[in-house]
Amino acid sequence: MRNITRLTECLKGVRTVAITGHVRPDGDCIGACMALWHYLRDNYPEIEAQVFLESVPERFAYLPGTEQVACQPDGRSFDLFAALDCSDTERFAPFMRHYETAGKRLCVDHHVSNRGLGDFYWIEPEASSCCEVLFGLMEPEKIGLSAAQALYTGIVHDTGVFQYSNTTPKTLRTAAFLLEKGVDFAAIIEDSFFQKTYLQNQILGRALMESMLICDHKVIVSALRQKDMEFYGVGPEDLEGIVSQLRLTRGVEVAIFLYETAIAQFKVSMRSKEVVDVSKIAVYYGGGGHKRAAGCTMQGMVHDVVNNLTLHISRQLEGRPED
Ligand SMILES: [Mn+2]
Repeated sequence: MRNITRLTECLKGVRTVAITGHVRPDGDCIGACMALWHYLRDNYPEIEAQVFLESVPERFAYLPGTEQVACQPDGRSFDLFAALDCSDTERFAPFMRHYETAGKRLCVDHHVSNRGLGDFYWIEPEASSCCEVLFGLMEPEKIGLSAAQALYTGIVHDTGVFQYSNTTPKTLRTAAFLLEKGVDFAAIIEDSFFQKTYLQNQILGRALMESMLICDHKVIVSALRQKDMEFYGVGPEDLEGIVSQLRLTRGVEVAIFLYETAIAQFKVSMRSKEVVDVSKIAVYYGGGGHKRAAGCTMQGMVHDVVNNLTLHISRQLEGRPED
């Protein structure tokens, strides 16, 4: 295993590249995959690259090349396997066979929980997004418009449009550089980040209406059962953004949003403002993420799950050490 600081370091002799990101791909993960794909196509005509992702949500369809993304692994083995925005191999489990059969493996990421994987890796936990990290490995003058659009998309999504605390002067300088490439920033921000379908707005409304303030109004929590999701005709992809909206509640430090994925099983998303490190809690329950945004899967009834989470949250709020 070794660190790299430039992409060229792992491209020597490489003719075929498999590019993948994590399951339930988000803007940063899709942006990073598409940016690397375009970068290779624009500058390395001898390299044939294929992006593998579980799915590409409709709102990212404006990114050129997404129509060529493969949603299933195939029989090929690649010279290089690139895992982007993935903190461990579990995160790209559907494409594990390509990882196993690859000549060499590259990992580019910004998750604190990433201990390094593959033969070549570069992880910057302080970076806003995988796209910002990937940008640093590219040669700026070789970044074309399509790659720039994809990188910009990832940065916008992981920073909540340059708003979350992970946004640094370097993030903004990177974004400024991408604007100079001619990126249509207004369309990207509105269409891929803020725009919601009618159903997504309905389920957001439902989640807000049913939310509760607990822990002295320091924590807000909302849960959706499978039957509610069936009633509205929504899937997990329609629930993005709910936890961020909950977090905006005045006076709240932590927002928790749960949705049922099986009987007595919930996918948990957490966001915090200033004090609570939600990634510590998520990691404790087998998940991961960042200080202010993290998630995990938990078993039990809603109140068990919430009680378990608030135990950790209260400890942190009171400055008590974890057991
Ligand atoms: Mn990311």
